[in-house]
Amino acid sequence: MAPVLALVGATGAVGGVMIDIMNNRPAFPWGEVRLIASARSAGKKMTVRGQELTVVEISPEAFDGVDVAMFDVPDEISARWAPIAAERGAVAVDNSGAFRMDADVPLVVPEVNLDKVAERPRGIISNPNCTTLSMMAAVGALHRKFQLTELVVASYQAASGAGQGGIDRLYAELEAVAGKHVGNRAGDVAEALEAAGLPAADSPFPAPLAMNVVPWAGSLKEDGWASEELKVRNEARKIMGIPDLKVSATCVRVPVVTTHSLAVHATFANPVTVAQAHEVFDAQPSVVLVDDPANLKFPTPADVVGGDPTYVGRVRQALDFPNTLDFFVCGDNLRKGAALNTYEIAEALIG
Ligand code: 11C
Repeated sequence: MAPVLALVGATGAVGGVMIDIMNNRPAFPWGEVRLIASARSAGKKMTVRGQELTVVEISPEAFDGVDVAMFDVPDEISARWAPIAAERGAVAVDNSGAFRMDADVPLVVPEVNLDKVAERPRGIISNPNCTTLSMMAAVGALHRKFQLTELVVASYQAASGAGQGGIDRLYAELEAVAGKHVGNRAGDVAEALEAAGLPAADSPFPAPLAMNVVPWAGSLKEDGWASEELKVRNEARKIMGIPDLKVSATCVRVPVVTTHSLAVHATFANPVTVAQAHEVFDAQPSVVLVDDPANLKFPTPADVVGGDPTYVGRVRQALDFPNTLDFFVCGDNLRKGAALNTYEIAEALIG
């Protein structure tokens, strides 16, 4: 019998992208698809591969007969329900941060460590944070060839990483400043937003995002680090299986709706040239190399949003650091950064 796939969080922002991904897969190996959500969304109709499905309320019984349950819900919902799904016999593939760093839960990027899906004593597999994921196919491919020793990254993160509230706020702020000659003194943008009925206190971001960049994502952790920066460090180490990898990240929100970008400075144990890096990227099926600086060709979020691959450009050999490359990566944070990677893991489990 064809396996049964459940999607928990079907009506959320990432859930919607997941349905789009399922609808557009060339082959679909699943029999039944079960859409699961909170009581508030239960009863809603959604179309998956031409079939109208009714969203069912989350309950232990909702997981009966399910082979793989994909979770696109907040941490606390996954923490409660993924173990229940596993108890009922499903493998839970979870896109939240609830289990990522647990030693007995694999953290998987299929291009890098697909073999880890077999090591799942709790019946749970985690999907990484979208910022980590956006660079992993590219960095993992280089690591296999040149052995990564140090990783320094700065992120340029889209508003949709902060959920629907982030998207709504960015659009509202852009509308508030559009067509206006907002002043160029400190506080002028905040003042313009306030005047347009967008007080700072209502924003998911700690500063205006329109006409600005904000060096903050997540919550405050020890010694001034933002939670997002520590996720990048800890998750990159776990995915690549390098527990002592030197990592330093600075996470920055930019006024882009969807697609995270990262400036990556990666040091390897072995010498590496730009031509060799190009060969590695060209050979990695999920990476698209756009690197023609003479013709000003490089990836930007506006060019790649909605696509599945990781886009790489601006590959340079660092002038003052041996065995080191600098490059720029863009990846759709809702697709490969979230829904697509989760779906790829789910498919691999039955493959
Ligand atoms: C952001 N990367 O852009 C975050 C969102 O750990 O799954 C995803 C948070 C997570 O704000």
